[in-house]
Amino acid sequence: LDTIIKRKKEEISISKSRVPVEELKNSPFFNRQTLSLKESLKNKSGIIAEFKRQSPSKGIINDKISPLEVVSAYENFGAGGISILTDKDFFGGSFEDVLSVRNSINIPILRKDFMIDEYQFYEAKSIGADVVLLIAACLSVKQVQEFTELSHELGLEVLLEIHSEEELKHINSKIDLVGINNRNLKDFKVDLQHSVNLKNQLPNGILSVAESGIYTVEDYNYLKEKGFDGFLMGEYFMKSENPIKTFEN
Ligand code: IGP
Repeated sequence: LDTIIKRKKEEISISKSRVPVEELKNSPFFNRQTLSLKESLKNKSGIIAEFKRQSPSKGIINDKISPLEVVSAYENFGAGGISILTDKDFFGGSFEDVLSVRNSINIPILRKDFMIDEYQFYEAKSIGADVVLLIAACLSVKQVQEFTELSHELGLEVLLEIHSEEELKHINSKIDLVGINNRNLKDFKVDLQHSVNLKNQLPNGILSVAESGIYTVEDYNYLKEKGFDGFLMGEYFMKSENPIKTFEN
C-alpha cells in the first residue's frame, strides 16, 4: 500500500501540471447530473460489478475483454452499479475505461482508485463517475471528512472502505456507504467472516457493502443474509465465461 501511495503522489503531480483543475471543468461531463448508487442498490440486485484487468495480488485477471462488453453485460443482468479501476500502474486501468462506457450505460459508476488529493475528485467528475472510493487505510479522519464534503459539492457519492475496527473512527454522518473489505490490503488474505463481524459495529442505518472475495452464489447469499446492502465483486465476473447465467437464479 505504501508503494502504491508513493507512486500515486508522483502521478498526481504530473497530472496537475499537464491538466489544471480549470481545464477538467471544461469536460462535457463536469456538469452532468450524477446517478445515486444508494438509490440504485435499493432498487436493483445490490451487486456492484467491477471491471478489473489485473491486481497486485492476482496478476493478470483478464486483459482480453473490452470494458464496454463487460460493463454492458453487468448492466443487463441487473447490477446496481459498476466499479472501474482507474489506477494504471498496479491495476492496468485508465480514465479511458470509464469514458468509453459512460454514455452507453445508465447505472452509477464508481471510480475505483487511491484517492489522496483533492485534484482526483475533479478528475472523477470530469470522466463521468458518480461515486468515489475513500480508503480509510490511506487517509486521516480529517481527510475523509474534507474529501466527503468536496465530493458532495461535486455531486459525487462516497463509499468509505474500512478493513479494521480501528478504522471505524473514519466513519462520519455524511458518508453515503461503508464498504468492508474482506481482503487485507497488507497481506491480501480474504476472510468473509471478517466483514460480518465488523458489520455488527457499524452505525445503525448506514448502507453497507461487502467487498472482495465473493466468488460463489453461496458467498453472496451468506452475506445477503447477514444484512449487507451491497456486494462488490470483481474477479469472479472477470474470470468466468458466463457469470450472468450463474446469477440469474
Ligand atoms: C473486488 P474481488 O475479490 O471480487 O476481485 O474484489 C474489489 O472489492 C477489490 O478490487 C477492491 C479493491 C479495493 C481494489 C476492494 N477494495 C481497493 C483496489 C483498491
